[in-house]
Amino acid sequence: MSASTTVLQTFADSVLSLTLNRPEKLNAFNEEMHLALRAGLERAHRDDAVRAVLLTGAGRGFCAGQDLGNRDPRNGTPDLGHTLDTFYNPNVRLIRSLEKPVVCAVNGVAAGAGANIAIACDITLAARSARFIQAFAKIGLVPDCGGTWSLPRLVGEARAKALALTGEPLAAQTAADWGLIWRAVDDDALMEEAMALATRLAAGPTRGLGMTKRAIQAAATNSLDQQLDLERDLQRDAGRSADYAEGVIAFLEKRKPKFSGR
Ligand code: T3D
Repeated sequence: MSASTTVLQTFADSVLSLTLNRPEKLNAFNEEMHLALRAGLERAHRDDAVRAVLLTGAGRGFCAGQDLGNRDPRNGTPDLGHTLDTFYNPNVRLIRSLEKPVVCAVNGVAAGAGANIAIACDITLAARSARFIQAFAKIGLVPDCGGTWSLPRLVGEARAKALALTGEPLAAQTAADWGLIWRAVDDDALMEEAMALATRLAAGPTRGLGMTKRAIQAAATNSLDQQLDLERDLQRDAGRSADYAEGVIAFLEKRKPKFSGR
């Protein structure tokens, strides 16, 4: 467990909840928060008891991206390539490579890296009052955390360019209508709905869900032939899992399956 309070970890019903916790800065990232998030994601990778992750933010924002208080150019020019390599990119890779579902509950504004971390998650819900802002354009930067990769794939090039070049806020409902996120929900229902979803996924056939995530992500670069081969290989593995056997037996016995995650 991370000792830092910048990301709160709680564990219940096989769900590891990670709450970005610098609310006075709208959960903007400093180095400590990067490392605390990484510790939580590494725990999710390593610990078989964790079968889903829920990522959210404390207070009125989800995440305002980089803490600009640490970037005053009058104190010298930072190497931002180094900070991406060292802090942001490892966490995005941990989210994408985790073979367990990652649900994101965007409780308020998601700006800059905060917006792109939210859309890097597997299923993203947002409070109706939340906004997504590609804030990079306002300060002369380039969308990061995979934003230039995920935005055009999720919403198409025309919308991706308009969002990234203008930095205009996108309302949660429009984000859902455009396919940037899964669903916008009433503010006071967000956490209950997100936790119910994460808990349902955590009770599911974890290996099959993890392989499904891997296959869908691989489709971004695979040909149909490569994807058919990948599906064959993954299906072979899935067919040997305890959860497949349980799923079929439960169907035949007309009862609800009780998946173990194996
Ligand atoms: O640097 C690298 O390592 C490269 C990687 C970069 C990745 C990035 O994310 S670059 C983009 C950085 N983020 C931004 O440019 C967003 C800056 N914030 C805003 O534009 C606005 O705060 C929001 C649109 C997100 C929210 O606006 P609003 O009006 O709801 O809130 P606010 O009043 O602006 O902010 C509330 C407080 O949070 C305020 O503090 P104060 O005045 O009450 O003491 C504000 O300064 C603070 N805050 C918000 N965002 C940041 C922040 N403090 C530091 N860094 C922030 N990014």
